[in-house]
Amino acid sequence: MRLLCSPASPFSSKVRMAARHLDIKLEEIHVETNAGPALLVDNNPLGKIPTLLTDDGEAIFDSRAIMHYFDRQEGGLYPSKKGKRTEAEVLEALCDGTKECLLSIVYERRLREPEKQHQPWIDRQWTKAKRALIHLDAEPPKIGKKLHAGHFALAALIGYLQLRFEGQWEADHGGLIEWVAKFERHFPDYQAMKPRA
Ligand SMILES: N[C@@H](CCC(=O)N[C@@H](CS)C(=O)NCC(=O)O)C(=O)O
Repeated sequence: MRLLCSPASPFSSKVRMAARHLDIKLEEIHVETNAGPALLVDNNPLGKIPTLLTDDGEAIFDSRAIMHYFDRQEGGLYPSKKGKRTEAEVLEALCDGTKECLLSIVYERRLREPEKQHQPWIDRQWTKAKRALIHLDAEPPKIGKKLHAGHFALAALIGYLQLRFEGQWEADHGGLIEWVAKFERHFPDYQAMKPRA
């Protein structure tokens, strides 16, 4: 299977870590989304990564659809007990939503000329992200015997914060720094697979 992705993409990182965890082999193809290469837009009209191309010729996106696909292939990415499953899914949704806010900020700064950047929009996205971090830090998710999709989503989010928001969140969120250190003990490939430039 091929995964259209990029090393800095937090959504790609989540999916890559989950595949490694389940021992699913992926050929990673790095794509530049701004350039809109044919391989990406012909397979995903939204032109977003990650996009999974299966050996059967299916294109699967977005990252949560890919996670569910992996879970159907190998099992073990979502808890089987209903309540625990819902918890994992909500955690994944919260972490992915936070990534969306952070990406909006990064794109606003990167893609618009400085005089066109809309600071109230940036502030609004940062407020949402901060609220989410406070919520996550208040009760960091437990890591039991098994890692699940929510854990990979949070680890990818923290990696993205480390990459693009260095110095802007750590002081208030020691609990998340402790959490990710614990995650890394369960998933030793974290440093190699977290979002990086
Ligand atoms: N909901 C999507 C979000 C994916 C996403 O926004 N990916 C970013 C890179 S991390 C992207 O492709 N951005 C390019 C664009 O929006 O055109 C998912 O979960 O996969």
